[in-house]
Formats: sequence, structure tokens, C-alpha cells
Amino acid sequence: MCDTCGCGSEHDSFTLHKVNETTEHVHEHRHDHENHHHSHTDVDKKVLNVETDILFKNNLLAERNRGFFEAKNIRVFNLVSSPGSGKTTLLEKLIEQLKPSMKVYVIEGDQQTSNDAKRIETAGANAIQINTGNGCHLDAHMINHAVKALDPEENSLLFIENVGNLICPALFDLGENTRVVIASTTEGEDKPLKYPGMFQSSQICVLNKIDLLPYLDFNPEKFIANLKKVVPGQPLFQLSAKTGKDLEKLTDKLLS
Ligand SMILES: Nc1nc2c(ncn2[C@@H]2O[C@H](COP(=O)(O)OP(=O)(O)OP(=O)(O)O)[C@@H](O)[C@H]2O)c(=O)[nH]1
Ligand SMILES: [Mg+2]
Repeated sequence: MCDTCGCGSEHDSFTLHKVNETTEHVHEHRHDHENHHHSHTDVDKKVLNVETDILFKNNLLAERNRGFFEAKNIRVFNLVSSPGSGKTTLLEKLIEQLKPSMKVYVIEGDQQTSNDAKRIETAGANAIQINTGNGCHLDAHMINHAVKALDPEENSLLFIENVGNLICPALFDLGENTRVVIASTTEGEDKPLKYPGMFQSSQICVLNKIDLLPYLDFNPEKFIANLKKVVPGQPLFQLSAKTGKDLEKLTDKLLS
């Protein structure tokens, strides 16, 4: 069990899938704490300490990842969103645009299936899938293993598609340069207000599925106002990953 969010992923067990290759199962042993009687205060302290410890360890590993990326001049983007907001569709389109000029790699994170890694390979980038089992976020340790398996070239781009979840991935630095949060018009205007941590921990916000605006009661102005309330001045890119409308503005920003 993950003591930070209770989702069961504290890098004790996850699987890596290279598309069309054998699965590597990564398992690390974690010692459970002995069962003692505690006052509420003791238990609260323990929970807080364990959580701090997990994030502290994650941050150390994230710095190690960052050092590796810096040494190889690999630019890394961590894409976070709720399930289905269009992360993989956006990546497919970005790969199409970027692959003539740059080598692009993708680490895919989902609880189960290699569907997204297969989509990415079809789009023309090297991909590896992390299945987190019960886990609801990627952590720096998983990325460390995935990067070793993926073996990205120097001067390349690496995109990480996090597990669809607007809460827990906000806590876990993966060693990325830039975190990109993707909201979509079908999710409603209030997501920045309801999940501020995710928007505040990101450097870029994408509002996807603008092609659907004529069919929805979604009001982009309200979304913009809500985003401003929680993270004033955050760059926002309104686009359609499906049609490609206004995608170049985001690509330019990512490469700037
Ligand atoms: N109309 C419209 N549909 C989109 C757009 N982007 C993605 N979709 C659709 O939204 C659905 C989910 O897209 P994905 O790209 O799989 O979303 P995801 O965020 O990768 O989903 P998970 O990996 O499951 O979290 C698919 O049916 C896409 O075709 C868009 O810009 N416009
Ligand atoms: Mg996806």
C-alpha cells in the first residue's frame, strides 16, 4: 500500500512492458511496521513521518533522474490529467510534428494494459509501458527503471504520460523539466478549483477538446478565470488534439 495516498504503489511492485517484448516485473521488498498499540497522536505522527519519508526518497530519486537527463541533454515533460482528457491523443499528434526533427521517447503509465504504448509506437516513437497495478501515480523510482530500459539518445525529447488522476501525481516529482496539466472541455470549468494542487504544480496548462465547444455548455472564460484564481499567469494552450487545431503554439512553447 502507498502510505501517501493509499493506492498501493510505493514502488514495491510494478511491471515494465516493451511493446512486443517480454515483461520485466520489478519487485522490491518493503518492510511493514510492526503492529503496536498507539494513541491517535502517535498514529498521526507515524502516518506523517512515513509520508514525509516516501516523498523525501522520491525527491532524491527524482534529482538523480534529473541529473541523468541534464547530462544527456534530454528534455522531459510529465503529462498529467484525469483519465481520458486526451494525453495519448496529444502525444500522437506531437510525435507526428516532432519526429522529423527530433528523436522522441515516451514512458506510458497506466494501472493495466499496454494500449497507450502500442499507440505511441504506431505513431513512430519508442515507448515503454509502466503498469502500476493498484497504484494511481508514477514515481521517480519507476521512471528510473523505465529510462534504463528505454535507453534514450542524447539531445532527445522524453514525454511521460502519467496515470490518469488529478490528485496523487501532483505529489511525485519524476525529475521532469516541465509538468503539463491537461484539462478538457468535457470535464467542466471547475477542475482548477477542485484540484488546485495539480494545476499549481504544473508549469503549462492545456485545455483540450475545443472542437467540442459547440456541443457543450462549457464556458472557456470561466475555466480561464478559475485557473487564474489558483495559479495566476500560468501559460494556457487551448487546442484540439483530435483535429490538431492550435497545436503548433504548444509545440513552439515546448521547444522554446
Ligand atoms: N473530440 C475530441 N476528442 C478527443 C480529443 N482528444 C482526445 N479525444 C478523445 O478522448 C478519448 C480519450 O483520449 P485519450 O488520448 O486516450 O485520453 P488519455 O488522457 O490518454 O486517457 P487515459 O490514458 O485513459 O487517461 C478518445 O476517444 C479520444 O479520441 C479532442 O481534442 N477532441
Ligand atoms: Mg492515455
